[in-house]
Amino acid sequence: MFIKCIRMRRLTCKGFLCIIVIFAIIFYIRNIDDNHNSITREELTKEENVYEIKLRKYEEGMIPNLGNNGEAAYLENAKERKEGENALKKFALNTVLSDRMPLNRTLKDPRNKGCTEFLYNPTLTASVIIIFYNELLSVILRTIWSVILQTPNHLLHEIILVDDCSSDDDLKGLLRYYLDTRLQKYKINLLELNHRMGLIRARLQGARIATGDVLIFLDAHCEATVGWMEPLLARIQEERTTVLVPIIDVIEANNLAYSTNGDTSYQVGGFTWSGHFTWIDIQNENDKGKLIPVKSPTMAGGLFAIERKYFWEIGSYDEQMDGWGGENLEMSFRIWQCGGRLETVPCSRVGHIFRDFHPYSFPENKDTHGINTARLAHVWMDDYRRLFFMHQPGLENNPIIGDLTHRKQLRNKLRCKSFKWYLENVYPEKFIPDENVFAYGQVRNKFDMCLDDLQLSEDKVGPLGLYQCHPYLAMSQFFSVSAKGELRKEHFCAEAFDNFQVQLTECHSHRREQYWVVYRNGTIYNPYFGKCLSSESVKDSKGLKIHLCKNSPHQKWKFTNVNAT
Ligand code: LR7
Ligand code: MN
Repeated sequence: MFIKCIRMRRLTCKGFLCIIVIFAIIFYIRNIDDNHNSITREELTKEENVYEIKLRKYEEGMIPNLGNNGEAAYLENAKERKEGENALKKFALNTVLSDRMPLNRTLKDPRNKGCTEFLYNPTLTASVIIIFYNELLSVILRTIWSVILQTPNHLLHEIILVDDCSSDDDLKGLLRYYLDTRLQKYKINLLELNHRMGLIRARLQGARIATGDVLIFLDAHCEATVGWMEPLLARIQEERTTVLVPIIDVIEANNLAYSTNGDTSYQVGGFTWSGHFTWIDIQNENDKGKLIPVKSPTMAGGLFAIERKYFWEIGSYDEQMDGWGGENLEMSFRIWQCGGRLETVPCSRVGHIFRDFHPYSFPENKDTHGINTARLAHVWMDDYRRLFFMHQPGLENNPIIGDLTHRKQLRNKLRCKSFKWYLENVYPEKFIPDENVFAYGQVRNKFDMCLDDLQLSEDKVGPLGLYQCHPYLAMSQFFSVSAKGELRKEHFCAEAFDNFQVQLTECHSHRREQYWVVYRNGTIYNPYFGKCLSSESVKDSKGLKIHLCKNSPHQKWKFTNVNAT
């Protein structure tokens, strides 16, 4: 408008007339502006009032010192306690308790004493990226506050919150308002995605706007503890291609206790052939009990630090991964195979609320974990992908997994090593069910019955069962006889007991009750008890026993594959 008028003056306006015209225009514009402003200001005030009232009520409802020192918290009011229990069933989290607990509660220093003797002096800065979808406001805010309170100012470049298009409008409004009125002096960006992207692409969006030297990703239900950031930044400063994970402590979903496994023992990341992350003990004896960063074959995925530029160089994330799952193993394999390192830093500790189930649903109800893992299996696992697809046969050649060209190109471009190299050098202890074993596959007796784990869940002990042999090779009927003489699944070994029952229990490699000798004639012999595996006295799905060895069809077993010895 203004520019136009100046031009107009040059061309047509003369003196006084022009001044009047200009005043008229200015008056007109101001009027429009005023009307406009006064409407929005009024609306905003109303809204602000609502938020202010809600926040005050909520702030006043907080019980001072509740949960301080990271201790388990309990509500005295019986009604509220009941509501809390119900919330736990509904959201996998005691939301009632969280809402009553101060946002800046104190936590004990969970680190090993020795950690305080290290002098870290990093000069790198961090962008902390926190993604969320419909998380509880008080939990998100406690995460933010813990980062602010536990991080030295000069190291915290910014906090980036990525709202993966939460559907909870109250949460969105209150969070925005809270940031504007309670946290305005901190550098916090709130990025609100306009459609649900899933956690992988949400993290990418956050990373795109980050400008700190190092990216640190957190789930939206974490609490950082004293000194958590310094060792992460210092290690990256020393070697920029290391990707780091803190020790992840458990914040209990029912009482919000910050609980640790002591200050010396901790686990690192492993994986299952079904494509899940698992915790494993540190494999190398020399690494146990150390306070310096320790090699980790994989990471859980939610909490890690990576140099920003390296994040992009090494292929950030597979942007075609939807929803939840798979990105953690993808990134772990990729980092190792393409020349980086993944380490757990024992002097950096962050708590995470472990929930029994996802409190949110996924668009279209897709098995995003399966699909994402199928993508990474094809790109990173070479022939070993057969072991994943044995668990998910329907996904191997399924177009639902999408195009892989870009990720394969990335692998070529970065000249990444093979999965065999990864297994041999990074995780040599990983059990490979069909390599270096005496026999593997289905284990069938003369009556077409097969050994079966009876769908034992991955973390439970159960009987070694017998079931009609499946016409195809189902995972529940896949067993191996390892080089150590274990009759085993991935983590579980057949173990004979004093009552002669045979259970699947965690492999302990002490031979004894878990040691079996397989003879050419099909006998499976347990030398510790001097007895043979027998299907006698087993009806359908009941557990197997060991019996005195005799020439009985119940004691003759045939593996699908027997390796020449
Ligand atoms: O669609 C979604 N959009 C999101 O932004 C779904 C989720 N999210 C957010 C969510 O609000 C949360 O902040 O993403 C974050 C992670 O989701 P969670 O907390 O439901 O995941 P999780 O803790 O059960 O799962 C672990 O594995 C995931 C695989 O995709 C992610 O890598 C998680 O970050 C990861 N969490 C951890 O590593 C914490 C330690 C847990 C362990 C073991
Ligand atoms: Mn989580």
